[in-house]
Amino acid sequence: MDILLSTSVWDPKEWIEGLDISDQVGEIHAWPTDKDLSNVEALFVWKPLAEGVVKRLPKLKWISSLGAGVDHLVTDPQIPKNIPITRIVDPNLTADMANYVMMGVIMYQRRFLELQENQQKKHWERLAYKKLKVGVMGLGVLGGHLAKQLYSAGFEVAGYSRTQKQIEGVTCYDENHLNAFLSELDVLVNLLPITPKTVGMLNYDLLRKTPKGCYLINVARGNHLVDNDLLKLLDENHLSGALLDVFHQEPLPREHPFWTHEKVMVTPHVASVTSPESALNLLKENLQRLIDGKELLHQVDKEIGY
Ligand code: OXD
Repeated sequence: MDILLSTSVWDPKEWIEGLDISDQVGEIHAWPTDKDLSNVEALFVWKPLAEGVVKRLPKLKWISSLGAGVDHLVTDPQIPKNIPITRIVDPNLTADMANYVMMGVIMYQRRFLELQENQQKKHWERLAYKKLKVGVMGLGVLGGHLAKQLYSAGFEVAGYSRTQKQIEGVTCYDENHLNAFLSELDVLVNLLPITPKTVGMLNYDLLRKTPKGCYLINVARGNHLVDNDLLKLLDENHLSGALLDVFHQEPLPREHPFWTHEKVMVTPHVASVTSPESALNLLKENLQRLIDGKELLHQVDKEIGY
């Protein structure tokens, strides 16, 4: 069995060396290539997957995303419905996401930017801070872990997910109770999967249902958010600010108003980045499962899109 790796982000070498695990694995190819791909059974992809790749893989049996997100795969029309798609679920990825969001929440709560401005002015003032209620939208592996971390750190935590979840210390709401979830938050964190239902979900109507002064953190996908609606709510002083790690277009175009908005912090999609070293554990486990004819771990439900 051959493997094909298609990634625009990493040096394929890091993955290829770690994947050579079995005498049943033949060649490991990196896209783009002119070589014969007719023995490829496993395809590992970080976006974008070039058009026409799948046609060259008549024996394809499995596709894995090289990240937690699978939106680039579930929406790709060249991928046949019967090929299982898996995602990376990795303790490091999960911990990194929680750490990034905790950093954003704590910087906001402890008024870190104001403290830094005061330092510039050599102004000594012990700024007051209050206990915050943080709402996490999306309680999958990443969101569920984050909600628990926030609770352990002493925050009041609410969680929202399509179906009802139970997480100790977290008040959980299902999709029929979105308004109740939003109504008392100081910080709203988006970790929803992106599906046709959630595209544009962070729009004026939804964000306006948070209490005045709420802070937004988006670490899921740029197209959850309607950028102009966020700008409007910031300018109307309904939202107090936003920390954004993901964007409609990445890199964020230089002329985009988020770069220079005084209430927006921009980071370049770094909240949680797959490390080949630790993600390879799961890929190798799934590779062995494919060879042994066992069910693959962390498969995507194509009906619901994540
Ligand atoms: C991911 C990401 O999906 O980095 O892993 O966005």
